[in-house]
Amino acid sequence: MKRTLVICKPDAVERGLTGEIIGRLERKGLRLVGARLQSIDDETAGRHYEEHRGKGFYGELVTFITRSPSMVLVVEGPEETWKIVRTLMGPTNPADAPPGTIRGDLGTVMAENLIHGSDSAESAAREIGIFFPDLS
Ligand code: 3AN
Repeated sequence: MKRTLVICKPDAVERGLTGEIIGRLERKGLRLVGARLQSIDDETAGRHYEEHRGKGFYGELVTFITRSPSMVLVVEGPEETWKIVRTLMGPTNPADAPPGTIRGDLGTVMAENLIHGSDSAESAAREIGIFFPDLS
């Protein structure tokens, strides 16, 4: 089985959409193997968003992800679980996300796009190691 990291971001928790998002992942056929409501601190956000450090939107990104609790998940499925999750999420900008996707159905702006999912098997392994070292 293949695992990937999912974060229901602060906007999703604030809006009461974690059940909706987790339900979509489960109905697709993925299984939860880790779940924790967590206030992500600056240090953890910095490790998680390492690849974006130095970019113009980095400060806004960290302020957003640390502003209130996130629901951090590890989900498991057959091959390419990370890709299955990315397909369910839709593109980064909700304005480009088609109906039927999480961002397309539930979001409007890039800065509050509800969900993070690892973008490769390598990212999944790295990110699970940050949030759930016991599962990596
Ligand atoms: P995704 O969340 O689809 O994996 P990433 O990892 O490239 O997208 O970006 C992480 C987050 O950074 C996005 N969810 C978005 O909020 C923000 N972001 C990415 N690219 C931009 C951009 N060009 N301008 C503003 N914010 C961005």
